[in-house]
Parts: sequence; C-alpha cells; structure tokens
Amino acid sequence: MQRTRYGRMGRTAALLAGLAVIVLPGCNSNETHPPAADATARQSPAVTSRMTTVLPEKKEQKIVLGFSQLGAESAWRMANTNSIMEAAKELDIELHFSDGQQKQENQIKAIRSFIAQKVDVIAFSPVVESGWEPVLKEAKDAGIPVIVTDRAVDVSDPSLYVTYMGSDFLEEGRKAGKYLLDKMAGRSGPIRIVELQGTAGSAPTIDRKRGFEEIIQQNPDMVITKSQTGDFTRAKGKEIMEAMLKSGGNHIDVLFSHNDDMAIGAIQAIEEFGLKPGKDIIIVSVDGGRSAFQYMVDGKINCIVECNPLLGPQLMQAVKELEAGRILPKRIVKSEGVFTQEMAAKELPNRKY
Ligand code: GZL
Repeated sequence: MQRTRYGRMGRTAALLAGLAVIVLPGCNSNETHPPAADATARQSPAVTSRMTTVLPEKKEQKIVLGFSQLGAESAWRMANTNSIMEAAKELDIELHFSDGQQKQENQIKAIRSFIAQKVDVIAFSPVVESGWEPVLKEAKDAGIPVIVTDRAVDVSDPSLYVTYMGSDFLEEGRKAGKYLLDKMAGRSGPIRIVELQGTAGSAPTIDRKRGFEEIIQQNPDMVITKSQTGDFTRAKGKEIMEAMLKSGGNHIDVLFSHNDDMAIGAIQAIEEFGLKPGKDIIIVSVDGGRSAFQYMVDGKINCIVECNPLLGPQLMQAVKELEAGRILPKRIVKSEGVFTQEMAAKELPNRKY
C-alpha cells in the first residue's frame, strides 16, 4: 500500500475527504463505508447539491512504532531500552520492540518484519555504521519513515532516514583527549596509553577513537601502545585488560575506555594484577552511569565523558511530530558533560541511569 508522505494525519485527511465526497439519497447518513464505485450512476437527478456525511467520531488509532534495538550489552543499553519502553507507554504509542542481540542480520530481519506489519514509523539503533542501504530503501519504498537513534549509519543517500538523534561521538573522544592533555601537562617522559575500543565498525567506536587521537597528538609524549575491542562489555574489558597487563602492565600509564562497562571490567583486572586503578593507571571512560560514578568517587576512575542513553522521550515526541506531518531536523544531538573525580560525589545523586 503506497502511503502518503505526510504521515498519519495526511492519510486520515485524505480518507475523510474521500468518504465525505457524496452521499447518495439511498445512503443512510450513518453509513461510514465509502460510496460504491458506481455510486455516481445511482445518483438521483433530484440531488443537486453535494451533501457530506458527518462521520461518527473515529477513535484515533494508536501510532505504531517498530523499534529495533541492537542488543543488551551494557548498562547504557539497558537504560536506553528502558527509556524507550517507558516513553512509548507514557505517550500511548504502540511499541513493537525487537532485540538484535548485537547482530546486524537480526536488526535487518526486524526492520523487514516492521515493514510487513505496515507500522507507522520505524526507529533503530544500528549496531554498526554500514550495510543498511538495502533495507532502508525497502522502508522508503513502503512509505514508512525511519528514525536513526543512538548510533549513526553511513549511507550515500541521506533521504533514507528522516532524522538521527543521539550523541556527538567525535566530540566525546575530543573531550577525553582534552582531559588527558590537561591531566598530564608538565609530566616528562613517555605517556603510554592503552585503549579499549567499543564494537568494531560502530559509530561510537570509530568517532571516539578519531576524536581522542585528534587531541592527544598535540602532546608528542602521548602514545597509544595497545588498542583492542572489548565490544562494550564488562567481561571483554576485563579479559583484554588482563592480557594487556600480562604483556607489559608496568608500562601502562593511562587507560582510555570507550565505555564504562569495559572500564569497570578493566579495573577488576588492574586490581587483580596488583596495581591501583586511578593512581598507577589513569582511567578515562565514556557514558556516565551511576556505577561508574561510584568508582570515580572511590578514586578508581579519573574522568567520565557523558553519553546520555535517555532518548525515549525525544524519540516518541519525534514520532508524534512525524505522524502529525511536521518536518524534523536532520540531526538532533544531546548536549553532554565531562565529569572529574572532584565533581563525582556531588554529581552522583543526580545520575538518572
Ligand atoms: C553510545 C552507545 C554505546 C555506549 C555503550 O551511544 O551506542 O553503546 O557508549 C553502549 O555503553 O554499549
């Protein structure tokens, strides 16, 4: 069914216009079905003016949103999922939710099933940046608008999605680099950094790395000696850090972790190795969840760059606006902070995730 491009309100208006065109004398004014194709043939010559039917109040159907979540790999992701589910309930939007379990093929399958279900809007958090053009084209051909949330997609045709809402990962990486430049200012000798990367090929991983490197190159003593993906999980963060420590733990000055979960896993490995996280090894992380803030209060993390997962209310508002036929900005980015140990205790009670 080719949908109008004005969303639900556009479709409703078109339907009402169609229904309210002519009511033939033989028609019961309470009938709500559209006039039969040969209706005009039956029109009595006595009917001269157009009559319209006042349709009984149609109960506004709920907007149906299909959401493909990428997985459940971290505290950030759980907070993101909760925010989306709560906001859908809050705004009475029918949510069809699918967990991709960190696999792109599962997300593509889910989007295809949303298309088959003829949902009103599709939204998703893409596990990786590339490989989305075919399925986004199918959604566009079906006339279903798509909102990209959290992680970005890399597509040659930006008309394949209506808007992106999430964070500026490049800026997050820069903020981590700027903290480190400042923290290590005046220190002589090599500053050896190990990096725990997020999911390979994902927008936050690519851009946090890029932003961080862009800044630390200002200090020639700073060098990334090891960099490996921990897939944003606590378990992998611990495992990778254990291996890095074994192969030269006494030559690690800094850990830059692309998220809190991997940083917390790494902290366990550092302590088991006999070093003091936050002192022997400076730790900079991204996300800003309550548990990571507690580690910062305990002096085990030195700096957290915020990445806000609470996208639910903004997403549902955008869905409503879209269905009301309004145009959305192409990119909606949250403003996010940077927190250091000195601020941790005061900020901890404010953390909403
Ligand atoms: C970033 C988000 C990342 C978080 C991780 O927007 O996609 O994925 O930084 C999460 O904690 O797993």
